[in-house]
Amino acid sequence: MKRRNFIKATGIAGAGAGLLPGTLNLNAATFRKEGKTTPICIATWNFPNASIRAGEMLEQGATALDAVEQGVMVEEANLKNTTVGKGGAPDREGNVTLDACIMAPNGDAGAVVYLKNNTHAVSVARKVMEETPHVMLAGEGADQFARQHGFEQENLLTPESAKAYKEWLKNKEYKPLINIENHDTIGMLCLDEKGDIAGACTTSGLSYKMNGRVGDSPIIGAGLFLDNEIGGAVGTGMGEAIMKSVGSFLIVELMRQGKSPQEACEITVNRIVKQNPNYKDFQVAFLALDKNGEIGSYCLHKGYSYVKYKDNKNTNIPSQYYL
Ligand code: SD4
Repeated sequence: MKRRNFIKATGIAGAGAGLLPGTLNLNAATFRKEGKTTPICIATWNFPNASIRAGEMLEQGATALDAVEQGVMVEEANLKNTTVGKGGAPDREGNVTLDACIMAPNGDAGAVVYLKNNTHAVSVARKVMEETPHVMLAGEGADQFARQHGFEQENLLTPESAKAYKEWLKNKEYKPLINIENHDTIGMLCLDEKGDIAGACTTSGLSYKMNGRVGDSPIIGAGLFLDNEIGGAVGTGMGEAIMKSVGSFLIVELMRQGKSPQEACEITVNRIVKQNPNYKDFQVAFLALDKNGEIGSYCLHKGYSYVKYKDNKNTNIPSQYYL
């Protein structure tokens, strides 16, 4: 996927990936009654199929929570995306390990880290949220929980990612790179017609990371945070910098204090610049949505964009940036 390409606004009626079983199949116009919020889906990078899936569901009356889960699932199943779900790049030992989290409008949250045998980490995270008294399960415990809840056991290493890993082994070079394939995590926020916000974030993490390394994406407050009274935020890029700033939580709290989503994202990236003298060596990007449907987006380096689905239209929008 060429995420740097600016995709012009497209009418997407019929262009989406189709409805998943169980979703409502009614004309969007049916739901456009007065007093209803105009649904919005936004997501990091340029994953049009994911935002179209979620956006169409929202137009048809789905909840933000269902839409956000099914939206990011599209990328988890996309074998060409080498940083999310099946087909994700492995760690230095050759293990593909997934991190994901999800947050519901009522403030509930679920997460999994170091999940090894299931494409849909976000759905396992949702089960953790709904079926356990906990927020996060890790490693073998997360895999065991997934097995017990009927998730199909899969090998997440595809022939293509195994081949790329073999190539990488030749030099074993380990350095963060900006705006290349190791930065494609999907973080998504959905606002439904009832005005409720839900969010999800899912990744295989940095390519060829240390075995056991977990980034920001499954950490509530870092890769994702929302407060249904205020809005939500998601992050992508160098997880260590996002964790150290608790970036998504910070953005929501700044919005609570009256900052716009854009101002909140900019303040947070500026703080990361101050905290990290090597900020030129990595990318971080944030995306925020408030209860009024206002969007903010800011990143360190040029090259990051996000997708927005609203009013039957899916648009890829280049983000403003610091450098
Ligand atoms: C991580 N934030 O594991 C993730 C990586 C990422 O696009 O965003 N990739 O640090």
